[in-house]
Amino acid sequence: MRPIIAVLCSTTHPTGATIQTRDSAGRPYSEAICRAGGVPVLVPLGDDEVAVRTVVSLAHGLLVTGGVDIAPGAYDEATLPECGEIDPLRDLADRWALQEALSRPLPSAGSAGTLAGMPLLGICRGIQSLAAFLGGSLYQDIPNHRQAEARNVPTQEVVVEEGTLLAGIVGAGALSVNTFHHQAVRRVPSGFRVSARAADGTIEGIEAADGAFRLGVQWHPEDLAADFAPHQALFDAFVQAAGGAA
Ligand SMILES: [Mn+2]
Repeated sequence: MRPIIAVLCSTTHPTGATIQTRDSAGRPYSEAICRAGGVPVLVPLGDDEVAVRTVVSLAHGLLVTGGVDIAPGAYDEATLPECGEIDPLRDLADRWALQEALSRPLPSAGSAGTLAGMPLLGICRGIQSLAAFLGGSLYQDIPNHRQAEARNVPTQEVVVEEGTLLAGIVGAGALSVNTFHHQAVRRVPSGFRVSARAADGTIEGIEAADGAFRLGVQWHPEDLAADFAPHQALFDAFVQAAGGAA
């Protein structure tokens, strides 16, 4: 059986009076998961905590997708004017989904038995979710990380730190990435470490310090995965950690 990956939706507000607000997730997430041998299941938003938790509980891994900004109250800060659009339902869904995902045993847990929870991959807003909802904090506005080029075009380099889980997947050293964010991880949550930084020092990757597959990246690997092997490798490793074939 192929591992099920829960994919958090974002809210979209199509224009037009007869078109209702929608929950959606970019198709590149699903395509990258399918190529890796997983089965994506979208998690709708809403104020029904049990509904969100139930969908996540049926999955073997959780993908925390990109999206709008997180309300800074999550990390006990006042909202600055530079903070962008927020979505309270998405904040709730992220919180519930992370709690649910972290309360379940890892399929690949070793004999030590210290690892808890299902594999997690946080992308863009997703890495910020890991930071904001697990005890870290964010910069509410940073310059020079929003490229004008197409989403599948790498425009910046990050340096992946040797000895990290991320380095084992994409290789240590320079990695070409895309960049579509104006917020970034400021304080890394307890139990996590930095795995990659941009040239300006911006944190571009964090991961669980205990080796569990809980990984966040600030770029959008799903948009590069079809063309660049290291970015697909991230999804391959994620699905494999969730119980898929190598
Ligand atoms: Mn960046």
